[in-house]
Formats: sequence, structure tokens, C-alpha cells
Amino acid sequence: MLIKIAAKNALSENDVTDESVYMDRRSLLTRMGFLGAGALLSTPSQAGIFDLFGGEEPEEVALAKLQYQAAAADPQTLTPENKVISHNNFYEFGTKKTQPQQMARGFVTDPWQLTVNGMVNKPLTLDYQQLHKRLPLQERIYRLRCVEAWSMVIPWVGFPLADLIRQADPTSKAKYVAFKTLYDPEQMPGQSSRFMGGGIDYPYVEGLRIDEAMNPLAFLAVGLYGKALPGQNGAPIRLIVPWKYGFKSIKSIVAIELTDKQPPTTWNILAPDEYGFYANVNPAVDHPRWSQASERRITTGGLLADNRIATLPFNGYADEVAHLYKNMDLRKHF
Ligand SMILES: Nc1nc2c(c(=O)[nH]1)N[C@H]1C(S)=C(S)[C@@H](COP(=O)(O)O)O[C@H]1N2
Ligand SMILES: [Mo]
Repeated sequence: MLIKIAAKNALSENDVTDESVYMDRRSLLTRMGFLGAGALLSTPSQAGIFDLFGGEEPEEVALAKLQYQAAAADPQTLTPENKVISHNNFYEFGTKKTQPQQMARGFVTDPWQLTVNGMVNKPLTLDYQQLHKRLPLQERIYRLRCVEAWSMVIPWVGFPLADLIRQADPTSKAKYVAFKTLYDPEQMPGQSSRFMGGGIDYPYVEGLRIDEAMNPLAFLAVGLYGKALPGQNGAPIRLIVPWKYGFKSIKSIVAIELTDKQPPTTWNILAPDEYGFYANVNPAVDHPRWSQASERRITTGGLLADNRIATLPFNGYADEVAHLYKNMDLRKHF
């Protein structure tokens, strides 16, 4: 795949590594249990996040990382970490934006089990450790565009969804990939209260067509800002599909199933006239109740700093993904 690098969008390594998060790289691994007391790194600036996950960064990975940084991020800003972890949609922990951070505080994600099965030759079950170790971790800076018309720029840590799917070796029958969030009403208060959980019929489910799932942009995140994913952002593992509205990026995944039928998806079940299966970011197709032509980019603190900017087709990733929808009417398949 070719990723165009637009000079005007270029981010230097310094822009990206400036955030305090990179000073904290060690704490990610410590918290994930990969760094013993003696395993110290020379200095934070010498240690790349990749080093921390045990291994050399292959040249292709290094190149891909730089390309994604250039292509994916806006020049001026990452959304500050404190915003990324305090303004959330995770209805299992309440429907208010500030609720998930509070309610997910004690969310237990280790032990965890993620199964990959269905139309595959090699079904997989990954435990908490394997989620972080089975595949080389990389960083991706992506825009996240919620269907509610706010957006952020977030540095995720994880691996391409395609890498995991390939390990399970899908059969030729597999045409879709279905995802499911943990169902645990004792831990997730929104699942046991219609009032708190927004009327969703849990568990939260999502799906992609297999060619969408295999696109190099589709990503499974286990961390953000160089640290393990906080509960409110979908620990221990969540999907990121940056060219689609945020609700496709399902959190706290326990099951990935390859199937030959288009899987049901939570928001489509809840309001089929408002939320389709595809949910590609599209400024030309308004939500029935509001415009999708622009968005509020959440940047630094204060209302004045929150910019309204034009929404781009496929959230700015058209070069990478528009070909997937070549012969489709995107008004019909919204
Ligand atoms: N299981 C689950 N996944 C979910 C949601 C949810 O309520 N439950 N909300 C979605 C929506 S609407 C958005 S915009 C993103 C928000 O991700 P963030 O809180 O990490 O920014 O998560 C998505 N994934
Ligand atoms: Mo969203």
C-alpha cells in the first residue's frame, strides 16, 4: 500500500515525542508487567517505545511509523492525554462523557481472554499477556471522529488487525469480521441498568467487511500515549477504524469471529435510520438530526481552543480506503 506523505502534514519526530507520555514509556511496561525492577533503560529519549516491547524495530516498521505520523496527524496538535482519557463514549460505564473515567476505575482486565474463531483454520485464544506480546507493537497517530461531530488526534499503541486475523488463517468463506465487547454487568453498571446504559442491548457488537478489516489502517490498540489503555478507552484491547465514525471502534473486545454474513452492529440495531453498517465518515451525508459537514476538534483546554473544522471524506483517509467502496452508493450504504 502506498501512503501519500503530504509535506504540509508532516510531523517531525520531535513534535510527536514531545508529549510527557514518552517520558512515561517505562511505566507502560512496568504496569503491563514486562519490565522487572532491574530492567532499566538508559534514558527515556534513547528508548523507543518499540524497544520496550522487546525487540528491534524492523526497518519497514520504522518507515511505516514515520509515514503514518506524517499522513495521519494534523500538524498542530495531538489531543492532550487528559482529554483523551476524560471525555469518552463507553456506555457500559454510563452515557455521560465524564462517567467512564469514574466508573471504569476498578475495571479488571487481567485476566482477559480474546478468542479469534469462526471461519478460520487456526482458532486462537489470547490471554492478557499475549495481547501485548504476540505481535510487534507499533504506534499510530490517528484522528478519531465521533458521529456526534467532535474529534480528537490520538497516539495509539497496538498492531494491525490484519496481522492478528492472518494468524488465525481465515478460510475462503470468511466475508465479514464480527467483534464483541465483554459482557459483565457486575463490572459494567451500564449493562444492568437501562437508564445508565443508554438502552443498548448488551453486549456491544460491531463488524467489518473482511477487506475493511484487512486494510492496513485498521488497528487493534492496547495502549495510548505510550501507556497501557485506560479502562475508559477500552482496555485491554479495542478496535480503531479511523476512517469510520467512532462507534465502529469497539472497546474491551473478547471475541472476534470470521463469518460469511454481515454481522449485527449495536448502533444500527438501536437506530437503523441513523446509523448504518458502514458508518464511513462522510461530510456529504448528514445525520438525520445534525450536519456532518464539520466537527469540533478537541485540542487544548477551554472552549475557545476547541476548533470547528471541516470534516473530510473518510476522515481524511480517502487515499487509503476509498477504493474499498468504489461501486457503492455511500448515501444508501451510510
Ligand atoms: N463497547 C463499546 N465500545 C465503544 C463505545 C461504547 O459505548 N461501548 N462507544 C463508541 C463511540 S460512540 C466512540 S466515539 C468511541 C470513543 O472512544 P474513546 O472514548 O476512546 O475516545 O468508542 C466507541 N466504542
Ligand atoms: Mo461516537
